[in-house]
Amino acid sequence: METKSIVRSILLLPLICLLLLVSCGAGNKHKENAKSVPMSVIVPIFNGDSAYSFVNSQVAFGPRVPNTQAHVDCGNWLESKLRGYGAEVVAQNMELTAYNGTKLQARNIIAQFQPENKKRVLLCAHWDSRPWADSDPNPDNHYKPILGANDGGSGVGVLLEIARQISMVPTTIGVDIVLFDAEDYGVHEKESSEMEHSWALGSQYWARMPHKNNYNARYGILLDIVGAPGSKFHKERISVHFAESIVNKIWSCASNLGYGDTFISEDGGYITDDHFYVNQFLGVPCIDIINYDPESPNGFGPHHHTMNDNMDWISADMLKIVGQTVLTVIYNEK
Ligand code: AHN
Ligand code: ZN
Repeated sequence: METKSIVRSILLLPLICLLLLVSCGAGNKHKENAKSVPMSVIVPIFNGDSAYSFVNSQVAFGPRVPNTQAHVDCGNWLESKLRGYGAEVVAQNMELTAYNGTKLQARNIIAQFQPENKKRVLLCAHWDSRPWADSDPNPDNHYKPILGANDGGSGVGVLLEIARQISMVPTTIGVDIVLFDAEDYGVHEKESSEMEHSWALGSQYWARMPHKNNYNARYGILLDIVGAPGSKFHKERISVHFAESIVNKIWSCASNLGYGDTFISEDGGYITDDHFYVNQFLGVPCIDIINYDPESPNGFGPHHHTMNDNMDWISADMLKIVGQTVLTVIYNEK
């Protein structure tokens, strides 16, 4: 062996160590193969610390509330990170009208890997944070904006780390990472009891008017509130209604990876989230991975829509559980 190629092999070693050989399928599905050898795919190892740092960077801008400078700056940062990982990025700039009449200067951020590939999967999260801590125990905080480390930041942090992994090891299929804006401008808890469709304004816009005509994907995965230690992901019911087979595929993949205590194979509640509009308007089956316990008085957790939704509620280990599950699912798509 030439010195050069020995050096090259040594350099490649750490890369190989960072890859997992895993299949998500239930046992051996390649029965037609005479030797019955199960097909395995190389799946990169998701780095939870890296995802954590991506959440921290978002939070460092301050609350990402539409019509603020922090929101503009964070949006620019997200676009440039995704471009840096080799995605073709388009921004969908919109003026949206909130339930209270406020005009929101909003932006959906769409990062496309292998845009020419017809076989695609959609991964999404919302990147805005809530303008009001309306569930805070202290009423003085009910009109203050929140950092949204977990509510918003966690899903985006996982997706940025997935983008970083894709930049190093390409998937077989094309991947679209769509970061929705204005998810969390929904009706203020103390103002009015019920108002349909005041949440998820960015995804409503995109699902009606995607960045490409005739946009299609096999399925979508939405990540929302996925970073808290001890999170439990039940099978959210809107996801089960529109995309039961995708829910089952992801939950059984998580269980194969040893994450069955986090991905609980039981019914959750019905959560109106970005995935609802992707299903309803676009017709792409889309599921929601969200920490919501229908049995708990807190539902989404005690920090939800409070001033405490900060980095104290983010666990690199939990980001890893979610990220490794999603990576394994998408690298197994052929
Ligand atoms: C409602 O509570 C209506 N929807 C939950 C969606 C949400 C809010 N996700 C994050 N913040
Ligand atoms: Zn929220």
